[in-house]
Amino acid sequence: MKNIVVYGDIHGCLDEFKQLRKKVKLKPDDIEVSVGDFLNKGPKSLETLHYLLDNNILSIIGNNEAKIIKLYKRYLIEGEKYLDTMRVHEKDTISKITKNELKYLESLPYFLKFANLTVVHGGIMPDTVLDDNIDNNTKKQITLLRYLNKDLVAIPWDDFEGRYKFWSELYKGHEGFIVFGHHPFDEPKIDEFSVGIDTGCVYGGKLTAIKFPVKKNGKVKTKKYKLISVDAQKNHWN
Ligand SMILES: [Mn+2]
Repeated sequence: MKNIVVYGDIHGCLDEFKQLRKKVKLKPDDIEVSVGDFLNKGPKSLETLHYLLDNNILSIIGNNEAKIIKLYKRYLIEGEKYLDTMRVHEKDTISKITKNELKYLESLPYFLKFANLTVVHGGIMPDTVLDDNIDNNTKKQITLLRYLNKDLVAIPWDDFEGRYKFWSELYKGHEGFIVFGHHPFDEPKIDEFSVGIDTGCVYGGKLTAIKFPVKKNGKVKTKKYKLISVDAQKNHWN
């Protein structure tokens, strides 16, 4: 039986990612997917991008891939002085990224579906439909969603007082079982129809993978998953 393995936010923590892949004990037919935010904040962004491509690891787009695309376009207009406004690792990535690498980032999808399993970076609202017609606002929301307020409106990450429910606590499964990243939890966030697997590796937490067996007919055994983690070597954020 083959497996689908989804990895949480790597943020350039390539050493931990390699360790985690070993621990997952991959079989040749297994499908591997990054939940997005594989780059930025941490040390080895472009190396991680190459590593994903070299190892046929799929990815969706996270808000940090979107941010790098945006910063690079502005850098082309404003020139070298714009680099000085960036964090250390961001500056490094923007000054080294190639046109082809940028094209790859721009080609990343906003979600991936494997039969009854869906992967998104941030989350979806109770009424979001994931199809090829999603508009730009929905795309942005999918990469950023965290908490909703009492009126069930999505709120910015730093509106701590407005927090009522995390999106996954309201999700009833209309888009299948969802694996997501983006919001770092101390332990994976397990709800009835979803699991959040960002455990904050770049901030010195853990890097987590989730592994699902896949039946011969392609259906994913969403109740039979295993969570596998490795500890961060240190707090890498810079
Ligand atoms: Mn993110």
